[in-house]
Amino acid sequence: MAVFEGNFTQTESLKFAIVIGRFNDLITGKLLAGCQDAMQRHGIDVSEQGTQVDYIWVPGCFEVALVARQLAMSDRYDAVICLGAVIRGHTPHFDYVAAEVSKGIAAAGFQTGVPVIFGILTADTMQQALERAGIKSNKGWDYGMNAIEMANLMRQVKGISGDAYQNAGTHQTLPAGNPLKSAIAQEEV
Ligand code: INI
Repeated sequence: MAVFEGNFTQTESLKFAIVIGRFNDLITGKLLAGCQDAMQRHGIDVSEQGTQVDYIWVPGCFEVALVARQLAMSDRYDAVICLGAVIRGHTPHFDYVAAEVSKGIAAAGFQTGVPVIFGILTADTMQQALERAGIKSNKGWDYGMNAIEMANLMRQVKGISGDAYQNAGTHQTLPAGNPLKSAIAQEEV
């Protein structure tokens, strides 16, 4: 048997889309900066002119999943990262938006087979959100790392089934010595 894990070192051919909600952009802008920082420090060209990351802005969290699903279906990305911030107010609006965006993002991943990262910060107050978006820590960094790990892992996992995604020619084939290749070879003997 074998162990499969996404790594953070083979990143030069990975492609990402980042969907960002404009609502609460004081927070989402900081999440994006943290996410870009993590990706850049792991060898990914995050520039808007580059070939590795596309950025898509939407009005708010409610719209994030629809766009994320469309992007995931395009077969152009190894992972889609969703960034948004839902902050509790004095009405039930928070609950509707938070519920829909979480369901929608989960569905986008399940329906397409592409990792769709749940980078939606939910907080009771703006202060709480700020603390998680740069003041104490920046969850955006974690979301970037999660995306790299999942993108890498899915290339390995999809290598098992040999589906169209891997055969599309835009992606690296599994390197020699990849545990999945060995596992497959052993099974074929
Ligand atoms: N959108 C957010 O991203 N965060 C919120 O906290 C929020 N609240 O609380 O209202 C929010 N609302 C806008 C929503 O996402 C849609 O953009 C809007 O309803 C239009 O469909």
